[in-house]
Amino acid sequence: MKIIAARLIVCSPDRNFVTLKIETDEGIYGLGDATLNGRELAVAAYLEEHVIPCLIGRDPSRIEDTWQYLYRGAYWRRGPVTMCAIAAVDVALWDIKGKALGTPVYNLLGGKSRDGVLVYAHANGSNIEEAVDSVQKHVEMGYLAVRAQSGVPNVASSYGVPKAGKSYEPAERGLPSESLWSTERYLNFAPKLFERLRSEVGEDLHLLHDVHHRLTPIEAARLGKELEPFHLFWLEDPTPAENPDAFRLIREHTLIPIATGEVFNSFWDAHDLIRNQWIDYLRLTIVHGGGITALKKTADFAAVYQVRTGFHGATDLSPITMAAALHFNLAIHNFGIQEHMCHTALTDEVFPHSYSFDAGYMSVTDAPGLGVDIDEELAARYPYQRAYLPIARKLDGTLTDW
Ligand code: GCO
Ligand code: MG
Repeated sequence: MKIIAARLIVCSPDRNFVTLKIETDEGIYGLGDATLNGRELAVAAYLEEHVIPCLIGRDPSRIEDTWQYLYRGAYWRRGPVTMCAIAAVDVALWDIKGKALGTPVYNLLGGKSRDGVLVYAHANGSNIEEAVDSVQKHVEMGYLAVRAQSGVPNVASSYGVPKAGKSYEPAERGLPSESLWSTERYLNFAPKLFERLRSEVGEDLHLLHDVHHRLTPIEAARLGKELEPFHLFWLEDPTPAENPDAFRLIREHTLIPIATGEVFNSFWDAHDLIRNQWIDYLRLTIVHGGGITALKKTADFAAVYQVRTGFHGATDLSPITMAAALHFNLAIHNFGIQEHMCHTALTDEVFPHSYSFDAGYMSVTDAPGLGVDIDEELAARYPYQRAYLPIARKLDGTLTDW
């Protein structure tokens, strides 16, 4: 089998997606997600100009060799754009291999280790009352795990809370919006949110919370300690993770489980955090981390230290990534949980897929490959529109982590 063509499908049904389609001389094609929220065309150009010319004529079955060719052969290593491009090729090749062998990708990764993939939903509200209501709505929908985010009193806009009446989509078309943030007000508020949530939903529901990189290590330690009575499933991105030592400091003060890594793009970003067991869940995911090949190596390393996966799964990761993640999550032993932020009906129409949600878990069918496709004609009706993630500033105007 030979690769005879590879091309990008860039579309924006509700938000931007970049999809790589690799075609072979046997009529089988594979799909890979190449979406990097807010920097989509950088990855498209990297693939178009520097990767696709090298793919033509290659044997698509040589997945490991192609991964090494694209990683080591670029000379300049790692980074979100490079690893997202490599991921797109890698996932498309796993899709092709599954289709060529007539088997779902999870079978190529060791077969099922579980019958379904535990997922968590996004609940949010502009205040505690709305957040409680949203969590309860998701419990009624069958979720066993729910992330709760709330507006903070006297803070104009908090992370994870949609604008009135809209679903939560952080990327905004046009130039980046700017919002003001107050750590002090957030730190005084967050424990009240979870005290109320626990009293409303009881002990069994897994509650998660995303700090979104906004605290210093000692502030994160304080928050973790104050949230301990409400036994969260995890506290996510408590502090920026460029300095892994920051997580040692948090670990010294609190038992709260820690998740981080959605902004990582390589094993090496997580190496110290895993081997020192400074985190409990790794969020690094397939589309941003170099693909299935890279994540398998990383997850296996993490398993040795009893660190589990908790893949990022926001709407800016396409249904192709969701499908790949579900196959991966079904197979590996040290699976933790999968984020499930539902795509819109239009996005699901552009990317028909065989995965489904039921009673707190997601699963895939035994369709060969990833079990996901792209409706190119429909996609073409929604052309790319530049969009950015927001910028955050402290009340005194200092730029801070959004
Ligand atoms: C999450 C993430 C998202 C990111 C978004 C960036 O936990 O799902 O933090 O909300 O902000 O994916 O593109
Ligand atoms: Mg997050």
